[in-house]
Amino acid sequence: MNFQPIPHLLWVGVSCVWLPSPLQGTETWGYVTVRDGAHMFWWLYYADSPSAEYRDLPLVMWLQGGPGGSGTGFGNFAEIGPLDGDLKPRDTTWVQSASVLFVDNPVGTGFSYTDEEDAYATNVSTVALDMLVLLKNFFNSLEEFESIPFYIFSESYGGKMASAISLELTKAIAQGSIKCNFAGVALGDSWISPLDSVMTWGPYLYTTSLLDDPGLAEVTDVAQQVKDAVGSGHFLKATELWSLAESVVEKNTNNVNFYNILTQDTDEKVTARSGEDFISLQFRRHVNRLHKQSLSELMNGPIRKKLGVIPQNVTWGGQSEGVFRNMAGDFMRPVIDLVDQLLSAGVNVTVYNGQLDLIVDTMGQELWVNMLKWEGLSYFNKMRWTPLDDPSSPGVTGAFYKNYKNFSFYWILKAGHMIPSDQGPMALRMLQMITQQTS
Ligand SMILES: *[C@@H]1O[C@H](CO)[C@@H](O)[C@H](O)[C@H]1NC(C)=O
Ligand SMILES: *[C@@H]1O[C@H](CO)[C@@H](O)[C@H](O)[C@H]1NC(C)=O
Ligand SMILES: *[C@@H]1O[C@H](CO)[C@@H](O)[C@H](O)[C@H]1NC(C)=O
Ligand SMILES: CC(=O)N[C@H]1CO[C@H](CO)[C@@H](O)[C@@H]1O
Repeated sequence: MNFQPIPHLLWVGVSCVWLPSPLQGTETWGYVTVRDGAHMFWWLYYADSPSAEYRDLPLVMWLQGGPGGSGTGFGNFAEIGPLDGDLKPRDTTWVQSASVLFVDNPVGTGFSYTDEEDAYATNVSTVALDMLVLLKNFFNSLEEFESIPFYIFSESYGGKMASAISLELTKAIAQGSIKCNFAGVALGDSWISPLDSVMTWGPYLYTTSLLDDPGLAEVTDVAQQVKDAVGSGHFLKATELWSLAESVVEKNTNNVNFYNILTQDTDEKVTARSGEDFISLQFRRHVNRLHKQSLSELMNGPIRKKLGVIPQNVTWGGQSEGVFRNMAGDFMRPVIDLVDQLLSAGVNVTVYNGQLDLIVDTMGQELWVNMLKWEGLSYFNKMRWTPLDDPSSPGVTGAFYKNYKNFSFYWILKAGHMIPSDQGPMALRMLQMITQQTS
């Protein structure tokens, strides 16, 4: 970790226009108390483009997965923020095309915190209502954003939360209780239908030479157990079996990386500790990996110092296991109906998925999309897709996409679960297309 650039980081602020781009942009952050004992942290970077004012560019809120993964940490420094984890400028930062708002949600994630054990959210309804309080506060205090097109982008479990939040936001706008120019939601490698992901792990791994026949049989068998638990409404049991299914996949694939099937990531391999429960194991498998030691040192060191508003007894990531544990009963519940409600309400919905992602594989996404009651579905299915050049290698296909009425799908090639980290230029181009800055 290179801590050299810290001195100028400390000076980045509203009045510091002398720093080289992209550091010249302004930023602001703060806490909103969204419920008694529940405090949510947000961090906004104003768009910083050489050719447009931030007022003429959209506002994008980024929601990380987990639940318990920190957007202000991982999304910001590992995916789309102006600086990378070494505090060096990122070429493909989304801040060049949009103002970007990171929010550590649900409460307890990242720098967000709860005062009481019972203040954690246990379902996406609470997550959505909490976020509405934050957004109301945000648009009230930064009124210049009320008319700027506002998009919600998400990754993984963030997609499930984004669906619920988008629906609440749409209702609140219709009721006049919040002023904001909501323009659409984008669901990246999203946990919309957990079962469809688990059920396709076997076939996906088998066709990519990562399972043999007995391995496929074992994965199919454990996936069926997950299906039975979901089918009978035993969602906490389903979460436990999901954990078991991952162990079965690991055993049969010599530890494929769930986030990118072409890598193995043996350094980060998480194995069950004796006596550990499945929630702790899954937390370490999926949330802790977003909170690597180096990122944790950055966030709990120079970043908290720069921010200056983090209470002394709050540690970045210190409550994230509590977040995950409290949401464990919600984890395997599908939210396909929320996506349908968004489409009927006229909200623009985009699904984007990485070709090499296993945990939320594209096959599973196709399955739930095909369950939508959306009236445009049969036309959408007959349409041909359009190839998109990878902006970093003209002439090489970087993605395919389709759009019909309010629904779009982007198939991002050579990307795993974290699309902006794996294919930064392609992800940036997708952002520009979704926010109608280019066709
Ligand atoms: C931090 O300390 C305050 C005051 O003692 C307390 O109310 C709060 O619950 C503590 N927060 C955490 C996250 O421990
Ligand atoms: C979500 O959790 C809250 C708080 O525990 C509870 O009051 C509410 O009924 C739950 N909502 C749903 C839809 O389960
Ligand atoms: C939603 O998508 C449609 C079709 O792509 C587009 O014409 C429309 O302008 C979009 N609406 C917003 C608010 O971006
Ligand atoms: C561009 C477009 O087709 N928009 C549609 C979005 O969904 C609403 C509600 O179904 C339609 O009324 C719009 O025409």
